[in-house]
Amino acid sequence: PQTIYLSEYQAPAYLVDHVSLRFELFEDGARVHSTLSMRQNPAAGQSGGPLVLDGDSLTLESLSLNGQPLASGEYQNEGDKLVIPVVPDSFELAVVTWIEPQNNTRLEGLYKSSGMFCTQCEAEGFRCITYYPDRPDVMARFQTRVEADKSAYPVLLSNGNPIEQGDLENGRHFVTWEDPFPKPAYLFALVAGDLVEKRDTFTTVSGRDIDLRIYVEARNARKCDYAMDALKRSMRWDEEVYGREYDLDIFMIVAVDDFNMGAMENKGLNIFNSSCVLASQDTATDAAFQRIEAIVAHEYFHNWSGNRVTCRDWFQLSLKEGFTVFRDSQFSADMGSPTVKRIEDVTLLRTAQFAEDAGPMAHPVRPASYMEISNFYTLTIYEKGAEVVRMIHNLLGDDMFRKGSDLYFERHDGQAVTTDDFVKAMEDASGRDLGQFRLWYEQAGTPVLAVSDHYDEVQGVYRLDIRQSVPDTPGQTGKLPQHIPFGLGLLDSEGQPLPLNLNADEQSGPVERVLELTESEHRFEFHGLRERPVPSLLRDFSAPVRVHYPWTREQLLFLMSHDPDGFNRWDAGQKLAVDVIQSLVDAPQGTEIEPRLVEAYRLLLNDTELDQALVAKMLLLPSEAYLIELSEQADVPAIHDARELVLTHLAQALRDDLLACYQRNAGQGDYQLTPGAIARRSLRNTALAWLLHIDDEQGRALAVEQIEQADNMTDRLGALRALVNSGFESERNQALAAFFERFQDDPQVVELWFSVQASSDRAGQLPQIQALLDHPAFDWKNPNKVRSVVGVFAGQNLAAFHKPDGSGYRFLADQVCRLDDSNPQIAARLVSPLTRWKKFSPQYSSQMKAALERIRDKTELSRDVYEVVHKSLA
Ligand code: DPP
Ligand code: ZN
Repeated sequence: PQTIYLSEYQAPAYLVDHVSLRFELFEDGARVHSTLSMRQNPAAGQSGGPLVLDGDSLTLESLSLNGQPLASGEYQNEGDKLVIPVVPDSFELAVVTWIEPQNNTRLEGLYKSSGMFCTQCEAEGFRCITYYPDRPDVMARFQTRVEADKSAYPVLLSNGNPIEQGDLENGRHFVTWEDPFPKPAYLFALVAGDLVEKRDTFTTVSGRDIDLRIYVEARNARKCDYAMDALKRSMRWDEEVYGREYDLDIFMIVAVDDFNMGAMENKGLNIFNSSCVLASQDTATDAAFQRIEAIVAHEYFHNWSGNRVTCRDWFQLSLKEGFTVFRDSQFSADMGSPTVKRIEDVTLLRTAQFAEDAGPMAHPVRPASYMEISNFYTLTIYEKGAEVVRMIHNLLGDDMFRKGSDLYFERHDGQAVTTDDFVKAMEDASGRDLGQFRLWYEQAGTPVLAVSDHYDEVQGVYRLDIRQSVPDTPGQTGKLPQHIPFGLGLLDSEGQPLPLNLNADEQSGPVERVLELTESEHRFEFHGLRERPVPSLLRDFSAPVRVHYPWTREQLLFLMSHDPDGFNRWDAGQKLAVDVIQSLVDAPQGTEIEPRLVEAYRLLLNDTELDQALVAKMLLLPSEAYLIELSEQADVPAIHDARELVLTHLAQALRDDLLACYQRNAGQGDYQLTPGAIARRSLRNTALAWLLHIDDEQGRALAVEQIEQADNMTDRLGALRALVNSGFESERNQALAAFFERFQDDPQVVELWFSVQASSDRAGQLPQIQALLDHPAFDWKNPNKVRSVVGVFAGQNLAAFHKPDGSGYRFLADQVCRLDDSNPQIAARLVSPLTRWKKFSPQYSSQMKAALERIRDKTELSRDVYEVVHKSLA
């Protein structure tokens, strides 16, 4: 496969002003009539060159230029390119293609999911529908006529507004849609199916009534309310916080079961993976509700950050994704607990994005090259990209940032632009120089800050020395220091915040500062301090960096109960737990477990004053994945055992406190989705999980009772998960069977059922995973099912996946090879756990490498998997 470079970007030679599409949908295929109004691009370097269109898996039925059919000598069909050597300055090109949506298992382009037709065109799916200049900087107005059998497909949808509809011969009908906004082909969408609609309206700030519709299969009619509510809140929020009003008269969401991504922001017609939109109290967990709220908001926010202003090329993907993730995280923070949202975002970033940044697929937020763009929908583009926008926000402040975003939208409305245009708008609006800051987009790797301190008690001066380095990553060495905002506070021994006086004359400096690091070394001195302070570093995780500082356990315990920064309070607890667990890895049996950890958790469990949402987060031990990320040469079973040891010890020592916590948070009346109610459910389910971890009899009884009496999925699944991870085998099997029996007709719940088992080292050992794959409810063609078994096993059931005999690795390699033929995008994503092979101790890494080689040697490897495997082995 070919590598594509940012440095080779060239403006398109030809532009498309208008696209007229007509889809004839049948059971054995679809005929697509496309008429393109095209002209030479005045901004392109050369003029008069050949017209080159992209195509993939198409059968060309006819081709004509300005009404004249082209003879076979007048064009070349080179598989993935259609080349017409000579065209006029402006012309109309008519193309007819035949495609087979019913056989499309890649789920790119037009395909069928549970009997309905639907599309996924980002990034390069439109070329699977018709020949087209399939690149985001070609923006055109689309008109789309969809024709299908009326009884099987009563609902026919596309982007924009419906302008005409009617009946045709043979029981068929049509609807024509017109989208007045020019858009790149990746935002095209079409849906045809037997769907019910849920309707609502939203009145925009300027008084326009928007028709809101969610389309689902009839059996899901009662699972749309939450998404509709989240949509209306998103629309209001984007008006209030960013001044962005919706632009079409209608906004539609469609739920489909078979979908590679979470959701897709097609103009006016968002298509969602069912699991990211459908929810009811009885079937969705609190986490699912929160995910739905965030994704509905994310896709809606794309209407401005992505659709009205889009990307020039796919290297700029983070222009829309980083900004939009930042926007949706601000929204979620506003809807719930900002501290908890920050903790969740940073947990994901530090566990998974830092790992990506330290691995063979590491790439900058704006990559310089790729083979297959689908492989670049990564945590770096999304989450690190969002952190970069967050830093700009924090450097500029609320008001200037808003000025910058207003300028960006105004300046570039209707354009396809670059991340640099975004930064430029922020600079122009604020007057700040973000020159060095741009390195965040160019340099891959997670910067490391080595912090040391010194207290001079005679002078009353506390000194912080901070050294910055950015590690080498594949293809990038010798990096420059970056511009890093570093949040800081200092506490006295009572936990009171101290003034940060940066010179001897200053008396009452602020108690919190954001220091700006720009050099590889900085020294800061804080004056007028009568005692040695405890530092609170990188408050609110002010930059996506690793901080090394020689923490003592005393300091961490102190911050855990005193830091006014909620995020750092949580983080101090995490650091302490990490330190305790790490000290037990490979320690002799019977090594004492830090007694102060037990006491700290006892305080937490009994703390009813502190925000209960924060308490619930603080009680969760660092995950195995995070512990692996922090280690040099990970021995996963040893890490797993050490963590289990701590958990067992805590649960035994705190048994009565856990029971009290459980009781205190039980039976809270009607189900609510408020942060407080969510925190209570989290607390009681954590307490239950710990009790069952030590096979407590009373815990068992509580779990069985909870599963029977729960009026919501969070509590039902919490109890099921606790039982599955306990030694109570008969209760586990009974509960699993009963759960399946009750919910077998609900795909989202069946996915939960699969993942509870696949993530459990008791119920998810390899033979049991094999059995899940053979289960009648499993379906290789459905990405959610594949993820909930294979993805969860390799990504979350780490001790089972990293069996010393390498069986987990071989298993994963086999599944990747199997999926590569049907769905390369999903196959490439599944490879990810193996790509980190260098991170593990030799016994493991050699077998992981062998598994990668096994995939590499498969015949006819897709470009998607090829890129990941070859870069990992390089
Ligand atoms: N649908 C994906 C997202 O919104 C890709 N655009 O992030
Ligand atoms: Zn997005």
